[in-house]
Amino acid sequence: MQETQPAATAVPAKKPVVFSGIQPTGTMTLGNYLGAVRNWVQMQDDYDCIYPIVDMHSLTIRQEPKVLRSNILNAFALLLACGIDPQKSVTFIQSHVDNHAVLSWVLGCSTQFGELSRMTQFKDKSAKHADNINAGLFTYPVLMAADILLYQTDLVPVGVDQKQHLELTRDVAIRFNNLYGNTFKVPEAYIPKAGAKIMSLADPTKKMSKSDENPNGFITILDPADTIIRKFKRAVTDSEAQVVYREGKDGINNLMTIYSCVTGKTMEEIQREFDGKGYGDFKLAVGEVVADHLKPIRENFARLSADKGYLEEVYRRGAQQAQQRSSRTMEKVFRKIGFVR
Ligand code: AQP
Repeated sequence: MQETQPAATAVPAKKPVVFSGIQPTGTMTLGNYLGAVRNWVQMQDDYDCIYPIVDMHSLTIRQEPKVLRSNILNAFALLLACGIDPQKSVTFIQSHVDNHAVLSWVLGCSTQFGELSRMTQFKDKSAKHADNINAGLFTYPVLMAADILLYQTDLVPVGVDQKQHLELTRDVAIRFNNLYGNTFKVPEAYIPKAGAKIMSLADPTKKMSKSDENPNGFITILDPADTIIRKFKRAVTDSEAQVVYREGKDGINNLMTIYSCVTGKTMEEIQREFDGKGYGDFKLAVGEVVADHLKPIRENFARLSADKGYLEEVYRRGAQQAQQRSSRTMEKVFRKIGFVR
């Protein structure tokens, strides 16, 4: 009898590695979600994605230990609730993988004081937390470089606010490769098509931030529907009463961006929809679509956060995967720099 040949199995092409993280400095905002996490979810089928909760970064500003612990667990549950699928992506808690701190030290020794001094986030955050300008705040970009380079990352989806740090990561990687031979993949910034910068509702010239002292400035993705609608009703706009996207109309531009991100409508369509209507109607409509959009996430979160056993299983498994993958890079680094193994 003739033997049947097994069908030639095509070797699956390696997917590009994507890395991005989120700090557990409070509940994820609509800005974090529309600007980052929603895109991360969409990338999971086409890329090899790694998405940690970067708890070590959050220590650069003062944290209350009890609150931080609960924020880390909530942030992890929220990532899953938004649709990060642990079967498709590696998701974990940064401090569970000690290679991040170790590589950060190594890279810190080839990062210059001058280049760190130029980071605008360091300048901004030192001004904001003048009583706590710690060394970690200064070396934050080195830890971020370590996070990214450990996984031989190809692409880093970042908001505009993080572009300078990514440039530094690239410089550090190139310098290290030139000095010790090819060790790290040099990552590229990835600006998703649907990316958007969401601004504060209370001051639309500032980005929406989860650590904003004014709770009316941000929407968290766990805010109940009535809170969301109330915050949108209070959003700072202008006195023109025209829903038009135009320079100088920061508040309305921001609300139109949010409405467009959630409904998929273009600015022209939104303009037509609200032609002749006042800001009251528009703000209510934005509040309602956002509340509807976030409802399934809130429901997923309630279910997931009640299942501590499942969460623990997922973050332990994620940490094991991340530890294994990052150890390959760490071994290479140790060999190159001359440590005895
Ligand atoms: N307002 C925003 N619009 C669009 N994207 C945003 N991101 C943050 N704010 C906006 C993106 O979210 C990802 C995770 O951010 P992070 O938590 O690591 O740090 P962050 O940028 O400092 O976010 P926050 O909310 O402003 O935190 P705090 O208040 O702690 O400083 C990143 O990809 C970021 O670009």
